[in-house]
This record gives sequence, C-alpha cells and structure tokens, in this order.
Amino acid sequence: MGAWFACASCSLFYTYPNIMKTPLLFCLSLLSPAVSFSQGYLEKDGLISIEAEDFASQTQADLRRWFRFDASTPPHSYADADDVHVEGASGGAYIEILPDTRTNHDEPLIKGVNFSPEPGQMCVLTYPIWVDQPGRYYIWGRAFSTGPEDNGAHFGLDGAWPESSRRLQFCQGKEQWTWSSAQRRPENHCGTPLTLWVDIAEAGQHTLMLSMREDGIELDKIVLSRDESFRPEGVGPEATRYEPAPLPERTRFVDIKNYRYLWHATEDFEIDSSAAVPYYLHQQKGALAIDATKLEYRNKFARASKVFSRKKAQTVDLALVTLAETDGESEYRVLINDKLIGSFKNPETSEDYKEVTFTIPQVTLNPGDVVSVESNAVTNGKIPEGDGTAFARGRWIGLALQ
Ligand SMILES: [Ca+2]
Ligand SMILES: [Ca+2]
Ligand SMILES: [Ca+2]
Repeated sequence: MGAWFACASCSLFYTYPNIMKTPLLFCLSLLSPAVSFSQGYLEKDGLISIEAEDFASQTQADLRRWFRFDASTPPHSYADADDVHVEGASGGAYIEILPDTRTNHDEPLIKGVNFSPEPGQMCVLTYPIWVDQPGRYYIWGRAFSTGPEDNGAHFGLDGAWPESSRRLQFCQGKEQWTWSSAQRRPENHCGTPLTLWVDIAEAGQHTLMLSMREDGIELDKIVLSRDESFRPEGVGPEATRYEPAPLPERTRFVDIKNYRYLWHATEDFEIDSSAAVPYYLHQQKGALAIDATKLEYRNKFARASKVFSRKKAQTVDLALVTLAETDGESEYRVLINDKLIGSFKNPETSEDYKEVTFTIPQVTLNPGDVVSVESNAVTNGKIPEGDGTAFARGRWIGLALQ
C-alpha cells in the first residue's frame, strides 16, 4: 500500500490535471524538449490520433478514477477482475477506470458509482485538439475488454455531450485490444461501426472529452477521422501530437537578464557627426563601429546619442554592452548632457565579438537628458595583419536601462 500511495502522489498513476504537475517540472518541460507534457493534438489530413493515457486533465474523479498503466506501474490494490494489459498497447501505456466493482451481471449495478448512464458525471478527461478542417469526425476507440460490464464510455466536445458521441461500445474482440466506432443503441446494444461521431463546427482549438460509462474500461487510443472509409488496424495511426517548432534563442544582450528599456546602438542612437571620428553601422553584428582601416580614425572617440524621452525622471542602472575583440582593447565612455558618468576598457579576449557588459549603477535620467556613448578604435599590436597590425573597432551594441 505504501508504494502505491507514494507513486500516486508523484502522479505516476493519477495526473490531475496532467498539465499541473509540479511547477518545476512544467518549467523544465518548456525549456527541454526531452521532457514531455501534454501539448495537445493536431488534425492532419482529416485525422487526429490520440494516446488515451496522454490526457490534459481529469475531474469528477472521487469515486472512480482513470489510472495510467505501463510496464513500470507497480501492482495496484483496487477491486478488479483481470490483470493489466500493457502488452500490445500503443505507446506501451493505457488507462483504466478503477475500482471495477461490476465486472459481470451478477455484481450489483450502482448508478453513479460503477455505472454512469449520463456522460460527464464521472471520470472526465480532456484532450486539447487543434482542427484545420471542420466537419464530422467519426470516433474510434481502442479498448481491452474481458467482461460484459467494462466496455462502454462517453465522448464529448467543448463542454457538451452530444447524443452522437455517447456510449462507445465494445462487444467484439474480447480479451484483446480492439477498435470500435459503434454506439450502443436501444435496438442494438452492440451497435454498428461508424455510429459514433462529433461535429466540429469551426476550425481551431477544441477540447475532446471522455467520461465513464462502465468502470473497468481499459482504453489505449482514440482516433477521430473525417474519412468514413478509414479503419484503424493494429495499434492504429501514429499519434498526431502537436510538436511546436523550436523557438529562436537569445543571441544578443545575453547577459542582460532584466531591463526596463533596451536601446539598440544601430537603431535607437543618432551618430554624432561632430565627433572626432564617425561611426558606421556594422549590420552583421548589429553594432556601431569605427572604420580603423583609416589610420587617422584610430585612438579618437566617435559618439552616438539618444534623448531620454520619458515623461518622468527615472533612476536606473545603465548597462553598456560592447563587443570584445582579439586585436585591441577599445575604450568606452558614457555621458549625460556631455558630463562623463562612466568610462571602461574592453578586456583582453581570445573570443572575437564576445559581449561585455559595463554597468553604471543608480543613474537618474530626467526627461530630455541626452545620453551619449563614445568609443575609440585601437590596436594592441599583438596580432600581425599583413604589413601592419590588426585593430579593434570600438564596437558596442546597445545600452540597457535596468
Ligand atoms: Ca481490469
Ligand atoms: Ca465494470
Ligand atoms: Ca496508449
């Protein structure tokens, strides 16, 4: 029992809701594609294939509950009439509603406990789905049924439980994983194929729902298909999980972890044409730089400025971000209204274009203040270049107001 509860508390069996696993795990999931969580499913060519065990949330789970089973699941201690059936399950996992106290007609039927004729009352799961093609989707489920009282479930969509998606029924294929799209009806308890569906009116995000009809049902996979001629076989089509493309990573201002404003050297600053030497835009690096091929441009300061145009004064840390260069240690100056408030020198580096951050703490900027950055182009003479020496260009990429 101890092991069972320990595992239950770490949501191995009971994920409620799945996406609300510990915040830490959730955060890691966002950062690392290796850690998976339910991101929902996409329709692809009129088909949505869902691993039943990969649900987003479970509610109404106080009397009966969907549990997840895979090869690592330890034995459970709930009422049940058969063993686990991981073998042959798609994705090596499935879900089952336990306890199962009505496995055959000799055991009492208790509405609202081991039988739920109405959908949405017990063991409600959700699956986020994204649909491009609206229309009628036939519902297929893959279940493992051993007795006559563990083979029904209800489906719903977007908070509603339409008549057309109630009472998925499995009569055929006992003692094995079996597909069905049959709805149990008064005149035909076993139903006929393609009598279970949802009509999706609009493209976009929807929520497929699943709830209990009979306890003990084991469900492996769910397929929604627009195609009437589609017949799932074996473990069925590969799950159509939503897998977002990788996001671009931060490549600039990498050490600026928080800021109020970020002023880009090439976009936000105006180059001062009256300075000793001019800046040019180094587009590839997004930097202002000095063309030190001209010897007369070396060791003199270029300048670019920006007006602080906020309505109120603000006190900020000013962080100047420069690019270090192997062939020289350029100098930098920050001024407000021509008054020097900070001067720095790039460190010697073995890595060209490595970002360096110089911070001037607690600077009060008033509306209309002119913030200027100056730098020079130098050579450290350590790197021969043809008949002269290589040189740095006084590059900087911006100023963060923190
Ligand atoms: Ca069972
Ligand atoms: Ca049952
Ligand atoms: Ca499965």
